[in-house]
Formats: sequence, C-alpha cells, structure tokens
Amino acid sequence: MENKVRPLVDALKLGKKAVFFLGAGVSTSCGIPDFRSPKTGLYAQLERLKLPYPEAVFDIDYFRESPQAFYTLCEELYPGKFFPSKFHFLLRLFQEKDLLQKVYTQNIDTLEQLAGVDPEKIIAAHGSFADNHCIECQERMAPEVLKAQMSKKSENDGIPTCKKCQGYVKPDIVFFGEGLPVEFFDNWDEDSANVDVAIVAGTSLTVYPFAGLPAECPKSSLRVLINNEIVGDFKLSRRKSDIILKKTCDEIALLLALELGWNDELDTLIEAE
Ligand code: CNA
Repeated sequence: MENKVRPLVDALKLGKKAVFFLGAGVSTSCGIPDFRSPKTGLYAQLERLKLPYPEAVFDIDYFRESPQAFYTLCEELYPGKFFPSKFHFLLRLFQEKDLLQKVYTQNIDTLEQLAGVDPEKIIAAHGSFADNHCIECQERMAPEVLKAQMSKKSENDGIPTCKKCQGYVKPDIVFFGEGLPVEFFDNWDEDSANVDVAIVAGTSLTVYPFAGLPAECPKSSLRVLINNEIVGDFKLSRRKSDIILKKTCDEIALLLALELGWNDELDTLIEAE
C-alpha cells in the first residue's frame, strides 16, 4: 500500500492541490449506513418501510404520495447525532496545509463541515439538511420548526406541513426526479479543467451527473480511488496513472497521514473536537 500511494504523496509534497469527490462510504464508520452495501446499506434495511422499490424513499413523486417512509428514515439520519470520521478530519488537514481545492460531496450528513472544512470549499451536490421548503409552494421552514413538527406525532403523524398551503415540507436534499443545485454546475464548470489530483472516496459512482465527474477530470490529473470496491470510470476506463486503494476510507486516511508526517496533527484534531 505504501508504494501505491507514493505518487499521491509526492504530488502533495510538491504542493499540488486535491479535489475530493465523496460518497456515503466516508461516513459509514460514523454509524450512518450507505445506500448500496449489501446487508448493512439502507436499501437492504428498508423492508420495514414497505416501499414499492428501495429508491422510492428518496423519490419526489413517491414522497408527494407517501412522505412517511422518508420521515421515518429522516429521524435516523438527521444531523446532530454523528461525529466525523478520521477521513473527514484528514480533509481538514488538507485545508490547513493549503492542499484542498474543493470537496464535491454527495453526502447530506454535513460531517465535512463539522470536521472544520470551510463551507465555501464544500459543494453539497445533493443538497443538505441545512434548510427546508414546501414541495408545493416553496415556502421556507426553519430547521427548528421542522424538527419540532417531526417530533409532534399527534399532528399530521409528524410530517412537517406548510403553514401557507398545507403541502408537505422536506429538507433541501436532492431527491430522484429533482435537479442538482446550480452551485454544483457552476463550480464544476470552473474546476473541471483544473484538477491536478482527484481523490474519489466511498462512492459506488452510480448516481449521475455526480458519477460522471471523475471521467471528466483532465487526462493529466492524478486520479485516486479509495473504496471497498472498484467502481465507475476506474473500472470501465481505467487510466494508467490511476491509483486504486481498495481499503476503507479511514484506513487510507491513517496511511496518508503517516506517509505525509501528519499523524500527530490528525490525532490532535480528532481529540480536540
Ligand atoms: P452508495 O451507492 O451506497 O455507495 C457507497 C460506496 O462506498 C460503495 O461502493 C461501498 O462499497 C463503499 N463503502 C462503504 N463503506 C466504505 C468504507 N468504510 N470505506 C470505503 N468504501 C466504503 O453511496 P453513494 O454515495 O455512491 O450514492 C450516492 C447517494 C448516497 C447520494 O445521493 C447520498 O445522498 C446518499 N447517501 C448519503 C449518506 C450520507 O450523507 N452519509 C448516507 C446514505 C446515502
């Protein structure tokens, strides 16, 4: 493994900045299940929600008909209960060393921010729980109000409802059938021609357009995959210079910290939080 990460470590030591592309696998060690891991993934555990198909829980049309399934899951996933992983804190160290260009994340758990990454560097491609809107009239609902309505099971079964039009309210996370935030496209327009190091971690690279980003990185970029399985463009159109690290995100975070001489700083960061 040490030999495999050498070109990455060398590039970072030369001051080349990294763009990260993240998925649910960077947060599984925090206790948040991913979607697709067999047995432990959310889709494998959704039988109890009696869905017509697993993705329905995040489908806007299904939500409009039956919001209960999403809100059952929402209670489990709502930010506030989870602590960032070693990998999240490594992102913060990249930032402190001025080696962090941007973090494109599909995650909605806000753990990058909780680990101290500058929100301006985080592109939440699939939105986040930071704000909420009515799906009918777009009226905003503050997070405290949403949480209060979720916990009041006696009213509307705990489904947050718009005070203006009585439509269902949902957090601003992107459901299947909804568009991605414009900031995702704007930032990628700016960054795509300008990626020296691309680190893809903890994602099955199945949800588009995000899944297409590694393939759009310039041929000159050094691409790194940190994942339990080989996925997406790393499987279909592997480049000679690609580095594939088939290990957990936290194992590689530790290895990189050791190889870069950042191990003590990483421990200090984690202990301080
Ligand atoms: P996914 O499709 O579930 O894929 C996760 C990938 O990570 C799989 O290839 C796993 O093998 C791999 N993996 C799991 N654990 C680890 C680990 N510890 N180390 C290395 N690899 C690991 O999830 P994607 O993110 O690719 O799918 C995109 C969806 C998932 C987005 O829309 C997210 O909003 C959504 N999601 C987010 C969260 C979260 O915010 N934490 C949780 C669950 C789902």
